[in-house]
Amino acid sequence: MKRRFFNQTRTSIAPGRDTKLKLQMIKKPTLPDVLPAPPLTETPNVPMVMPYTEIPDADSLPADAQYAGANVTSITGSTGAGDYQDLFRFTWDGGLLEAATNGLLGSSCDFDTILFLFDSTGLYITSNRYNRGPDGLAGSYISANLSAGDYLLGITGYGFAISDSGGVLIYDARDASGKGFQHDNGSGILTSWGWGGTPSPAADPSTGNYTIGINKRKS
Ligand SMILES: [Ca+2]
Ligand SMILES: [Ca+2]
Repeated sequence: MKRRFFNQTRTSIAPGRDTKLKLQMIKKPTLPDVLPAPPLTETPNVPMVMPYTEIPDADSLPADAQYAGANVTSITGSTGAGDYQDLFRFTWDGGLLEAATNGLLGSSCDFDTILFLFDSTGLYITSNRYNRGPDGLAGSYISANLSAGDYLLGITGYGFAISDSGGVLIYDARDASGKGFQHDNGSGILTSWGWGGTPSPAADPSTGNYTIGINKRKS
């Protein structure tokens, strides 16, 4: 049966005067169904990751703040003996900024941090020392709705205070009862850092490693 089938097939497409006609009569093979192309979609909105690492040690006053880039999403660094504060300048494209060391936003710290936010001139905006994250980690968390521009983000250990050019405290490490809790003393331009905790002078300031998580919140 196989042989007969083979001969018939050859005959049907063998060269000859009817070849053209026969070829035209050969049924076109049926193409497999082709799935329609998926509709074009927008590029997935994947957040940009813009990490920055302190090199080698950031200064602590506005004129010398280390530049961490535009819309940075994390800053990793450390404090230690003789390096009690780090101040970073960054460019923000506007919106509600969050910064944390308490485990939120990919952050971490191994000491008792205070986070400070200033405008580009060093004018105090906000600060936070103690805010437990969702996993119970102690750390800091700040948020502020900012217009586009450059800002300064500072980090230090619990016990430090900041003063303006007249020596007036902007932020004091102690509250009115002197129990060693943070106290916000208003606004001013960061001019100096000092020890405001107990005991005074500092016997063992809180220092260590940190990663500050930074995020633009949607709403
Ligand atoms: Ca440092
Ligand atoms: Ca420093």
